[in-house]
Amino acid sequence: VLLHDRLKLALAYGGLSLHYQPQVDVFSGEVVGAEALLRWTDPALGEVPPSRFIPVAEATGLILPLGQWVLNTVCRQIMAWQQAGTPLRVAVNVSMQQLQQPDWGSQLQEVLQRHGVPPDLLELELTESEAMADPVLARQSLACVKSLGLNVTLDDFGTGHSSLAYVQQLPISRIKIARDFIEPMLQGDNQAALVRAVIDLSHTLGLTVVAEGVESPDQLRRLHRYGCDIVQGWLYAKAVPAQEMPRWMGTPV
Ligand code: G
Ligand code: G
Ligand code: MN
Ligand code: NA
Repeated sequence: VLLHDRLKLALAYGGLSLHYQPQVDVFSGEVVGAEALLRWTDPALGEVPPSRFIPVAEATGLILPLGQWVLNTVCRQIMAWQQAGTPLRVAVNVSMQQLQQPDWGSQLQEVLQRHGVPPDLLELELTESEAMADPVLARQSLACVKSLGLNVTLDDFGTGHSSLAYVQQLPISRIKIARDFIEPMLQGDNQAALVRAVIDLSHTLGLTVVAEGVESPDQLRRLHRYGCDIVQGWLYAKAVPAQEMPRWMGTPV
């Protein structure tokens, strides 16, 4: 209750911000996008990590107005970067709960139109903490997302409920391999084979593959050898405030 109340205050009076983590094309070395990650600093509690407050927001329904705030803030940022001549595609995390609102598709369309965001500059990362309560509603929302021209990434693939069933059921265009698989990848043949198999499987299905949590040049080399398309991780950059992003844009890193 405490966390929920304070988060609600932050949403109303400030205290939330978005940081952006660069995503790098494995073959060109260019920054091709960024993931928007929510940050919350509470006057009394200090920095509260999303791993603590997102589950609370999901449990109390606050994720819905919070998600709208995130979407609006990202759209404003996308337009600012585009108008500065450095357009960048931004991936925003969306909880399954948001998708399960009957009118979520039209809400999304309204936000996109109001800001004038070109659909190819916004991508949705489907984040999964619990099983889909209503797959029909989620599918309808995603069909709407697709008709708007946005790409959808299945986040944290291979963990929790983010499974092959979703790949089959939902109109996604990318999968993101969870850090849980990237971190042990170089520790054994099985761990490496698993990552390689996920990349091959995804490519067979016509999906782009993003690896998260890439921390070392050895990991990057291995992912390059396996044909992984895009990487994200501390090897390049932590999530940074929006004003620090321009130095990542436009030049190979
Ligand atoms: O920033 P950090 O790496 O601590 O993020 C932890 C997790 O919190 C992310 O993996 C992501 O799933 C979730 N998260 C971060 N920002 C958002 C957001 O804006 N919306 C939702 N739904 N989840 C987010
Ligand atoms: O949406 P998702 O759960 O993927 O959010 C990414 C999370 O992973 C964030 O909490 C971010 O701080 C964290 N992260 C991003 N890059 C790295 C990395 O290279 N190493 C580790 N250990 N964590 C990372
Ligand atoms: Mn994510
Ligand atoms: Na996630």
